[in-house]
Amino acid sequence: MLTITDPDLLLHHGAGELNAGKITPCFEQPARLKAVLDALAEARWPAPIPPDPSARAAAEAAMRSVHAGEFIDFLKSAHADWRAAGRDGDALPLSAIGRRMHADRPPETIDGMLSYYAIDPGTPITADTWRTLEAGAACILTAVDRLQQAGSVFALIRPPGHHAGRDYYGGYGFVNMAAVAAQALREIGASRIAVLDVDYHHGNGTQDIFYDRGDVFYASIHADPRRQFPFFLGYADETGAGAGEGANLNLPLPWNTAWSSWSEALAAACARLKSFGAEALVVSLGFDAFERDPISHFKLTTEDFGRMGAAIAKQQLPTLFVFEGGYAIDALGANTLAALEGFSGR
Ligand code: Q9C
Ligand code: ZN
Repeated sequence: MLTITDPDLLLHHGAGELNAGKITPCFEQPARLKAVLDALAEARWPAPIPPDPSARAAAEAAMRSVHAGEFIDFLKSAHADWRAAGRDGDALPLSAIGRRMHADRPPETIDGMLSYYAIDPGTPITADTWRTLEAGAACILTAVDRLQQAGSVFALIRPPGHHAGRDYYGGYGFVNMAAVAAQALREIGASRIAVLDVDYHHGNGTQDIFYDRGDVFYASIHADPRRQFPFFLGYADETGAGAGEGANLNLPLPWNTAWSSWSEALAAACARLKSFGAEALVVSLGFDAFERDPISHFKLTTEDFGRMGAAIAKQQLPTLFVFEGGYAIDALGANTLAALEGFSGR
């Protein structure tokens, strides 16, 4: 399988996130990507390639194709604005919008704007965040470009993007790279795309971006939002709206779910993406359903990720894997390799 990655993806490195009431080191860190790179090299997997220069040039427009323009403007200048306000270190929000408040009036200060666009206090914006996002979007565009010929491509990028909605960020990410991929695939001619999200958390951002569209089917297998971030989206009764009615499938599962029930949800999701008539598949490939993930509560094993990859291969669709979550760094390389090998039948 062809892997696309870039050294700039190691740049974004937040110092800390709020966890159980304390600031702790970010779970989402560059070592995650390095661990996967090392595992691929050790297994003599074909060497990853960097994005094309033309993809670099098109990266910002691709991000704007799925996000609000003012939101991208904000991300681009947020850390400079933070510095201009006299702060150093990472930019974090200090407030949030409550019910019946003005979600229609973006404030004027950087503190106000961070609180306006963030959905959690666990997603620091650093001086390097924007460059990292440009590299990620460039990898996605190159992956899309190669997909037809290669049959399957792995976009090894970070930070994960599936919690980023049309005009908000959080859950460790800023730009929804799976959505950028699906949109780019639409623009090069595929008329129906499926996004399959196997990350432990619901991809609220991907759902948000495509909720009223009938051309992109979104299916997610995740921890029940009643007990897990993102808490306010991911219920089974969210089935899409307008032209998108029926093109959203949420399969929430209880804590401690292991492969026997997880795989039934996967079979259900696969049946639906088949009947939808997808011409290409984007997989939000998270590994936090792993039994030893430090912030999650499912029980998948390394071998189960291999079974997952094999089941996805059975769909016989051009498949673009986008790296998402997974925080058991010592096992992340083995888990990723298992999924890719399972898919490739190695
Ligand atoms: N401080 C992804 O897996 N809550 N995002 C963390 C611990 C947010 C995870 C709580 C978890 C977001 C892509
Ligand atoms: Zn996750």
